Amino acid sequence: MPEDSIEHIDFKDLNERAISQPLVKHIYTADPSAHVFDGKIYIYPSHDVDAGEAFDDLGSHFAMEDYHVISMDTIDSEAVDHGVALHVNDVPWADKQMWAPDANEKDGKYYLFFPAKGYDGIFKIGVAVGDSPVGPFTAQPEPIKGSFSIDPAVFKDDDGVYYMYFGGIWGGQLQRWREGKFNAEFPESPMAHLPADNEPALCPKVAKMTDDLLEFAHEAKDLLILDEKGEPLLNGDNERRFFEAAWMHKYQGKYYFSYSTGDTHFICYAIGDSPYGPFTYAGRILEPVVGWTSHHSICEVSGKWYLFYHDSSLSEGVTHLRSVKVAEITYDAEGKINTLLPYS
Ligand code: FUB
Repeated sequence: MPEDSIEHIDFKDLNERAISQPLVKHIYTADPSAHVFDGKIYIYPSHDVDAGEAFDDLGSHFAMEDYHVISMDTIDSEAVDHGVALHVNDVPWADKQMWAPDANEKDGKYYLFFPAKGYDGIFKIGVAVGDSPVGPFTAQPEPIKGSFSIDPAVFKDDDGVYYMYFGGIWGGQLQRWREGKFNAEFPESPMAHLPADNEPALCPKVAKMTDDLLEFAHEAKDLLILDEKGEPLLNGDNERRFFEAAWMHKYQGKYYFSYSTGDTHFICYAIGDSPYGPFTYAGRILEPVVGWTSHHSICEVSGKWYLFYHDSSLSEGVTHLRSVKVAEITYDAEGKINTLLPYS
């Protein structure tokens, strides 16, 4: 939601109309990636702090330093914060900006996937491994080879193969990797290096993971999102094109790729028949929330489907101080997701 509309918001009224409340209030949390491991819900969020960084379009004010894991016994029970699971100081290659993470489990080990800027100012994606879903996690000494940009989401398919989806434009730097290596040319403006409005939008990326979940099994590929005519969404199609916050889930045998449209503030989705796509745009899951960013995950819990998301209502509109929430989502008979209005 645009920042200039915040000053007109009556937050008491908005909180009364909100379809859900923050899961925790003692810290700010964002970008929730939710999973059920062993019958229990685990949420892997960003941990928002005010580090005093100036606001800019590259997101420098999102200066997070660590990750906490939140757990819930059931969807209605109290959310428990398990404390620091990984700190930037314990990641040899990472300098700052511990942005949206995800996690997954394999053979009794837990893997935390996270983006951070290295000392060269370039975002890469790392892995940290632990014996418990709540950590602590030990970071690999180097980022994943061939990784770049932000917002990793690791999906386990029914055949036991894991895929990472990732990428984000503007501050997420995806537009600087168009030639397969980081384009360090100035200007650093988030709008530089993007395609023209009438050219195909930049694609999110997908890579199969190696068996040990520590590396990509192949070079990351483009994940195509097509319109109703089978044409790639265009860069100028701001209300539908991919910006950041990749997520994958499977419903009734179809692959649902969901994402944020960034500067237009929607959570949208596209449906496909393969984890690699192509995907066809299918609609909106969530209308804009309070705060500039919107970021989510979708998780099945006890036979119902839930959207984990965030907004800035608790901080009364401070865009980098967000709170994780959860709301049920439903599908229609054709498998379309019914759009949620965050404040009804
Ligand atoms: O939390 C920092 C960044 O804001 C995330 O990586 C983006 O998806 C956006 O939510």
